[in-house]
Amino acid sequence: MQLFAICMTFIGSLFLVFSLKPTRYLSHESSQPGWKPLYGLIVIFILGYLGFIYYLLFHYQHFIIYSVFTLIFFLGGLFVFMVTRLSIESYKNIVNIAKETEYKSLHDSLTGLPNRKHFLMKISSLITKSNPFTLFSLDLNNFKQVNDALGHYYGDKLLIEIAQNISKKLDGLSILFRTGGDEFMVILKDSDDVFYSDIIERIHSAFNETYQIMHYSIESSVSVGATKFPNDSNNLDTLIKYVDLAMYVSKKTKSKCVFYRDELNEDATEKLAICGRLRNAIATNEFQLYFQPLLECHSKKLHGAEVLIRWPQLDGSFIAPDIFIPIAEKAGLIQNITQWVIGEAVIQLNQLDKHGFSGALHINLSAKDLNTESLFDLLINQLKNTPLLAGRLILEVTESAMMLDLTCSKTMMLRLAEYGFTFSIDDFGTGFSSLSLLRELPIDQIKIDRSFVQYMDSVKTDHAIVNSAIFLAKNLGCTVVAEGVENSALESELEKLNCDYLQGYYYSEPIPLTDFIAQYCK
Ligand code: G
Ligand code: G
Ligand code: MN
Repeated sequence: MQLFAICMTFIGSLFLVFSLKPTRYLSHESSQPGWKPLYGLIVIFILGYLGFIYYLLFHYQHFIIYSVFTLIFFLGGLFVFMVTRLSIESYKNIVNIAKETEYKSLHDSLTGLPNRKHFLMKISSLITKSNPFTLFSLDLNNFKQVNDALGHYYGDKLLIEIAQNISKKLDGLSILFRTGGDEFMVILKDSDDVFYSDIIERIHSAFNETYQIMHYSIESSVSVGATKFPNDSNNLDTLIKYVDLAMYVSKKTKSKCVFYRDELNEDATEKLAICGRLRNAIATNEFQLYFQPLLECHSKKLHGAEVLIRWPQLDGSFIAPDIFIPIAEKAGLIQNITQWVIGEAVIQLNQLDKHGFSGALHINLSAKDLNTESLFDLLINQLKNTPLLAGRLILEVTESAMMLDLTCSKTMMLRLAEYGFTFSIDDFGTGFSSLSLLRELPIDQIKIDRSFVQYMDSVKTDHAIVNSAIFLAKNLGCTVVAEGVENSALESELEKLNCDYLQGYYYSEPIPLTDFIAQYCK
């Protein structure tokens, strides 16, 4: 019995010894301060157990009492052993869960790439350590169309494949982050053993192949902007602003990669300033309308006039509509401008009529006008006051404007056509739209873009395009205007091709109403 009691106590003390390692581990790893004193207590207990064994060796008398003590010591050792073992398991589990949660919070669930938060942490740490780097911003060019056409499920699939492919091409040379829908960032540290031109090539090489999604082969491309730390800025927000700005310029100019330079920012600042002044300009009637005549090709008699908006400045200069119209479209101000142009054109048409003008005024519509209800309301309202107006206004729409939302444009054009308004396709030939547009939409006229007209007397292909466009239009029952006629050689060539109307600097630039009346009305 004595031996049994000694063994039990000894095993109990072994349990305590085996509890030392996990307790030590926990006292090191966990932030809980209680584990260190516990470690000390276990050591004291082990000594106590050994003392008790020593005592048992020489004083084994009270059988019952010692058996109870022995049992308690054994179970006590086991208890401590189990508690420390279970604690260490729970601790490791918690640590794993925490690691997993942290991983998830720093990675994108769709592509598995490091996410925006991760990107911001990484870039802040590089800035803090003053480690120079080049930052690239990537944005897919046709992703929205793919998403709209195939749905989000397949859009996601394409994103995953593209992300994986770019990662593969980068081959660990720099880190790829997914920072938004179809936006990615790449950080290339100066200390990395690779040139940025190589990285740009690698990024684009991921787009040289077609992606197989469902049964479709999809080709994609990417716009890339770049900025350098610390050369361009040492502020995180500024760097991100710059790199996005550079990326937008790359998208607009269809270049492989645009590096940030100060001019890009000046351009953006200027646009912002123009945007701020546009609202006021509408309210305070700062715009003017200019008129450019359209002549009948054979008789050279006045046929009508294109109305063109002008924004005069205090210093006598003008801000070109090419500049402020796109800004107005983005700022949601274009409807107000179109409203002003149409209202003013109707007033000035009255003036013109008083001087014997009987032609039509061509109004330029912007891309957004066809997709809003306000144009319809506006024109129908004008029609109430001037019932014959529909026959006197020709609405010029570019191909790209119609293509913005074809169904919507078609509905609007058909509704307005019912009231007698007619449409002319502006800049015809530049919009890559399908010829079926001419069949589907209520189009009465095409205006051949001046880029084809200008050199048609010397460039054979331009001549062929103008010739074919005139032929096509006539067979579809449309009239044809040649824009950009700048000399008599072009005039006689267009006469030969039987063009209907001519417009261009050879006859007149756009001019103010009073000049137009003086020159073209009796
Ligand atoms: O007149 P100018 O060459 O600067 O015209 C430049 C561009 O601005 C042309 O494409 C022309 O169609 C467009 N534009 C001129 N006036 C208007 C207008 O009143 N409304 C819209 N939407 N565009 C206009
Ligand atoms: O895009 P849209 O066709 O609306 O552009 C009309 C503008 O084209 C006019 O405001 C005018 O500034 C410009 N324009 C008109 N005639 C000529 C021309 O003969 N040559 C050139 N280069 N531009 C012209
Ligand atoms: Mn026009």
